[in-house]
Amino acid sequence: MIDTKKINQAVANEVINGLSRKNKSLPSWLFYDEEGDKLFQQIMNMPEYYLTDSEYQIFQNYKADILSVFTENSRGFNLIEFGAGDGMKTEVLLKYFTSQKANFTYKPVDISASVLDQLANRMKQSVPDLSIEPINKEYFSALEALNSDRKNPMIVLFMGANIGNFALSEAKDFVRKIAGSLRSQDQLMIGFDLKKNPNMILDAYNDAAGITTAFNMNLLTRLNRELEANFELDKFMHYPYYDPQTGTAKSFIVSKEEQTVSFNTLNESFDFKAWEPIHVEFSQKFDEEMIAELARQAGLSVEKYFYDNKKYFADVVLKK
Ligand code: AVJ
Repeated sequence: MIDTKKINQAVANEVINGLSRKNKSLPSWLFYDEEGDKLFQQIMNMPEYYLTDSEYQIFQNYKADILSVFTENSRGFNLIEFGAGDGMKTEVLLKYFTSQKANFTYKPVDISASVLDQLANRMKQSVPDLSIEPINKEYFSALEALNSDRKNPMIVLFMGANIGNFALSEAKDFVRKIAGSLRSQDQLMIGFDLKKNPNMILDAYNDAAGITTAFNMNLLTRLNRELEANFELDKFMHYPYYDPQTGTAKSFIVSKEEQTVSFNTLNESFDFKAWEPIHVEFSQKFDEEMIAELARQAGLSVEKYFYDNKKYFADVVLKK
């Protein structure tokens, strides 16, 4: 109960800040309510959404090489994962590492206890011999807690192109902050979606079946429910955009006409001009130069790139 209240306050703050701006924006974490989680699962199964398959293929093809890279410095390691989601892809690695009798403990980190419970249950079923210690904390408090008491190196995983949800400058801050918690034997593996045919990227955020549209518009439904707003969904539309020069994909929810939306619980209303956008998501795409620069500015170096067959995606191991 207490949790729900806290989350609603966070949602309220984001709405007040984000919709008062000259360039309206809302953070993409607002997509992920119960319905949003389901829609995201469906997106991952859409033929246009190549990202999940690509990273899955990398793990299938290179699980042995990944284990070698992870164990080159020591026999034992802590495997810390940020944002594991449903664990479908991580499971490939965990199964293999366990079958090879690797000496490691899997420590998924999430602020949602229910996400962690589901993940732990899944792994207990599918990888019964896995040593797992879920950490129900914010990412950086988790790293701090781990650093206060550990012998083995830690390997931090941030996969699934989640890094792309940050604006590039925030991604740099984020990696720098993680690097600040790493010691000399530690590693960081990040999943990057790569620059490619711009039409293909645009299609991934605009599938023909309309699941991505439903996913984005669900944000308005969520605000209608949680904050008693009165968004009329047919007066807004999903608009995806990709800039092949910067590699930045963005999603907008665009107001199709001049209108005012009120929020009962906030005692606030916000005016929209005709065709005024709300920026709701970044999905940054990278190339090797950008990845190397991201590492360099954080004081890290690139140890190894793992690619899928088509080079759509890369999982990159960085070290201190
Ligand atoms: C979960 C951040 C990797 O940006 O590709 C998919 C989320 N949004 N379709 C992405 C998403 C719309 C996804 N990530």
